[in-house]
Amino acid sequence: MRHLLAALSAMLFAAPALAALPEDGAINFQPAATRIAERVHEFHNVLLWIIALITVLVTVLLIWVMVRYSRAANKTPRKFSHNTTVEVIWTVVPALILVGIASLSFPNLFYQNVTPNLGEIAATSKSLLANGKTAQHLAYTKNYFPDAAEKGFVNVKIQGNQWNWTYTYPDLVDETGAAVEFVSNGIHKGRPTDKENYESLTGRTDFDTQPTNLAVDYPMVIPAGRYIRYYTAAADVIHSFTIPAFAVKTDAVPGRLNEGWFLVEEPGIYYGQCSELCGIDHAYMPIEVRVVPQAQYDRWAELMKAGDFDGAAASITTIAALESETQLASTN
Ligand SMILES: [Cu+2]
Repeated sequence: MRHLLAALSAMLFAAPALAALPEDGAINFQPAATRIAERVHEFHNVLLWIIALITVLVTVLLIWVMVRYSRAANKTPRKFSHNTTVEVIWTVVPALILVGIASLSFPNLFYQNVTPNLGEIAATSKSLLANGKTAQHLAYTKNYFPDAAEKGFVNVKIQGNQWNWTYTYPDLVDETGAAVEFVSNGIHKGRPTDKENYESLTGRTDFDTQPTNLAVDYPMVIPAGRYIRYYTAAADVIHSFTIPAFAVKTDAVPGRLNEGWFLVEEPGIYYGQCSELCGIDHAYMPIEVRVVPQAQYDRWAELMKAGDFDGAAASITTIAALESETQLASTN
């Protein structure tokens, strides 16, 4: 039985972790990793239909007008220049289409922009269940995550610098009262010495297997299935914290804090890039987020608090599967 368990856990650990990154020849979005991204994709798909239908309609109308009212078909043109019915229709119909689009767009905007009130989510979920409204509860949990809400936020401050990111975890405080904070550098800087520098600075030998202009030396690490509240700041010029799979893009502006949130259920490696032109090395300040099960996150946090940055980085080289959560907890 023990061997079976060991083999099973080895299999779980060896399962290739999901990596969200751009692919050659791909034409659509990266798969959605958050509910925010799912909603953005759903909205995009509706818009695509609306745009396609309008394009077809206008094209057909144009062709019809060109044929029906050509000089050959109309030897003597008529001289009127107004038609009230037509003018009302072509004003009102587009306006109604826009109202329809807005009615789908605004809820997404609010969902994404307003940091959720976790106490309210937990309370709403409980009252729905208490009143036996299971269908409504199911619909509610699609957009809100009561279990995660009970656990509160994981806070991360993200500061853009020319040209790397500083991650600060105000919840993770060491004995001296200092919060865990580290700088995350892209391992590619567009220079021939990149590999040499990476290997000598980190002692790692995996340079060639890392995705170009996306991999970093010390990634941002967050637990799966938890509400993440992030703040963006900038030390010098405007940067933008962007992760396509999360549908997250928040400017990092000197002198102010911007706030956002997301929740990722699936452990994996998610890549993004600074999306605000910020200077000569703008292309070389990628974002790498490792979403790991809670137990693996806790172990990483302990190592970070102890100042063992390389041990912490090594502890998240392989992303554990969610099923191995209990396994991890017991080895902690
Ligand atoms: Cu930047």
